Amino acid sequence: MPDMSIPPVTPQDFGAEILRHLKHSLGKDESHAALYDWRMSLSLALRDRVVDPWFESTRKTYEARGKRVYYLSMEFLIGRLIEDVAINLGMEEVAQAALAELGQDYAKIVADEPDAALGNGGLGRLAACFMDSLSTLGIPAYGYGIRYEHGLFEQHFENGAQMETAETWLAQRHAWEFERPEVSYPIHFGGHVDEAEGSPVWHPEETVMASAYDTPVIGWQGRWANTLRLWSAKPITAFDLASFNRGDYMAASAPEALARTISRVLYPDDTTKTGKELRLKQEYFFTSASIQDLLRRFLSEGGDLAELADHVAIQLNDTHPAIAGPELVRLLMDEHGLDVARAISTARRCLAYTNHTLLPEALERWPEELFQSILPRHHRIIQLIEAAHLADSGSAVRIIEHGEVKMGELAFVMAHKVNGVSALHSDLVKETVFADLNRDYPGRIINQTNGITPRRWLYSCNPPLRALINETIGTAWPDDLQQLEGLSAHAGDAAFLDRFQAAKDANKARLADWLKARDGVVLDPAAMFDVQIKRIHEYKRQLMNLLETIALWNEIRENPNGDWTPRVKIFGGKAAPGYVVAKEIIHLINDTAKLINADPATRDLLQIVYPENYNVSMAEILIPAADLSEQISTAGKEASGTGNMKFALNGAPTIGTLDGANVEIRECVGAENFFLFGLTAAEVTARRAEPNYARRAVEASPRLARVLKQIESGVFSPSDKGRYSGLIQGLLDHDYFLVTCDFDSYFEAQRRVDTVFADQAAWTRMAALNTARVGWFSSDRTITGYARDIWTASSLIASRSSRKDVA
Ligand code: CR1
Repeated sequence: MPDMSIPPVTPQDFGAEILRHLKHSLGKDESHAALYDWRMSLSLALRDRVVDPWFESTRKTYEARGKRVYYLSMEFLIGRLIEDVAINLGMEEVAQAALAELGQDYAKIVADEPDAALGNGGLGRLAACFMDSLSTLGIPAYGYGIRYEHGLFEQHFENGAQMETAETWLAQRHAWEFERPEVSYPIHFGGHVDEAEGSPVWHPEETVMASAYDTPVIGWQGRWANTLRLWSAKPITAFDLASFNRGDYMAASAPEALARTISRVLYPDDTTKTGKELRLKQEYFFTSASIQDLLRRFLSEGGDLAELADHVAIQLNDTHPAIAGPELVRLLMDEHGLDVARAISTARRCLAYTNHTLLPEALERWPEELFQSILPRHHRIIQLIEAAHLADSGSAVRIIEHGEVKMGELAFVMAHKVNGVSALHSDLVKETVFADLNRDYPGRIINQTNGITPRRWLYSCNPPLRALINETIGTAWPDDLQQLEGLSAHAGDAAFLDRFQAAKDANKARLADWLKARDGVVLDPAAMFDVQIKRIHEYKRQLMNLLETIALWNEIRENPNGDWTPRVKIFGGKAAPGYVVAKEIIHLINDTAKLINADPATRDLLQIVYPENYNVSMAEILIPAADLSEQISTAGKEASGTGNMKFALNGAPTIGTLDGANVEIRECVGAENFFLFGLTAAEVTARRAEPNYARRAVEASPRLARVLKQIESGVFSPSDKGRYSGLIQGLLDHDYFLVTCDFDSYFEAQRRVDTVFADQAAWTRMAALNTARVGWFSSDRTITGYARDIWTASSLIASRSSRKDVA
């Protein structure tokens, strides 16, 4: 099969296309165009070039009559798209040149694009990487989610404390989407179910419309494009003119306000449940719209519902869309007349569920009363599902229990496959949260270790390293990442290592320039850049990193002429607005930074930097510039992590625990190229059973005891000495995440890091081997695994190896 080729274009011709959009889409002439106008014109000109491959992909999908994958996710953390699209179309240089000829600065235009921040962290970013890989692999797929008006909140610091403001990415027109007013579905809530006549009828109390917005997702080299379809809530009743004419303006706008609330905000919770009625409505809103949409597509192509599972694979990204099970059963029964047993078995053959966390507070449970009041028909159907499950499997695991509807159990029972996201995590899923269900349904739980797209997380974000790799092993690696292994042969070559280091240094200089311009912060590019960027959570242990920083500060002050390795400790990340301890940790990092950064005795050796408002775009600058990757969660708590993969790929060795995908990263890069410390998951469990483990750990570590005392006594909060006494007491009384127990081991591992870093050649070699050996963590590999083991979906484009044959 020949590749879909994108017609080549010269900078002159592409420049003309940009100018055409400037004039006809933006209504501006060159002399009056603002940065916004140029950005929109560039984006629209790029988007034009996505449309043909997109149509072509749709046509092939239709012809093949094969399986489509539907990825249902509350979050898609996409970030910016200009560069992403330009790179996938192979048009980066053309776009740069075209704008240069028009007297415009490409980089400045790219940086003007707001991040599409429709996600909180790893789960949402994973969905975005998966969309990229599905298109690169040519697997017909739709991403389904919510078009939130406000993405993740913006963070700023006021005297060191986190403040949140609404994010407004849609305040300006979104260049990449196509509005589809003709694609809309009614979504019902509340009311009651009439079962009198034997066939139940749901009489809802409230209805909103789900209206589609499509964004094409173009894969590598433009060979394929899938669709990200996001739903926006609209009122079903038109504007109430009668109320308006009566002067009752509030009543006139009421239906609209109610509807819009549903797709207004992304819940800023990461791994904690909210218990909000609105959240349940959001979940049902986008899930129902998506299921209605895929059924309509299937039936309009003449499909027979008995064969639904041969054409439809629905992946549930965590429990948020778990209502898909009962919703599909409802539609099959109530609208298409299937009996209960057939409806359930048909739905189950379509559905699969990915678990992303073992934290008990994150496994969604809804009060039964609330659930029943919002989704009365689904409540009844879940009872039917539960009865069938109990009878068929002999299981004793209930879905509705103690007045709660348990979404994890519901998702599990309605899925034909359940997967964890790293080898360790999948084992723990079997042993802990779903131990009983695993016994009742042997073989249902499988593993699919997470991955990242190398297009964004190396090719796009790290131009110096990209160039070196291209020169060293050729240019076929971006969609065949295991080829990076070819770099290993050069790990003993001094000239190669010099160039590898030069690429890192260039990225560090870029970060330093960016921070200087943005925040006025000056970094020493010769220092080690030690980076921890992720959501702020106790289990991720930013606090342990900070305690180690303070201990190091103490030691440098005591021995100022020691052989210290200069370090910049870089933190980035947001805390859920209601997560009090996480916000205290942020405040403490900033308070500590203020004092330590001002200390003339240590200033040249130790600095703490915490840029505000960490997001995808910031990650793209920080990760290539990192020397050291902090992956220090309590073993057994981080399901996988994906930041860990991004750092290793960009040549930053890890200091980390045996947690999540760290375990597999260490196996790939080699134990000698990974700074391991800390208790294992089994040891963590055992330690928690010991009485007073935290106090005993502190007693055994004078170094840690001193740091805790300093914080508690107000050394870092002189204006409010008691500010952190609660935080420190909490650590001593119930250090659930074992910060105290792992502290010494972590401190010691950091000193090993110092020693290796001081030997520049040894360090660079280690960094290069990290890049060379983590090709397995491409999300192309992950998606290939899902397609094979869960979806039985195939690619509709020639595989890389057969493409080579063609060429
Ligand atoms: C996990 O915490 C994992 C991502 C993607 C997160 C993280 O370890 O890499 O999912 N889980 O699988 C999550 O956000 C709601 O749960």
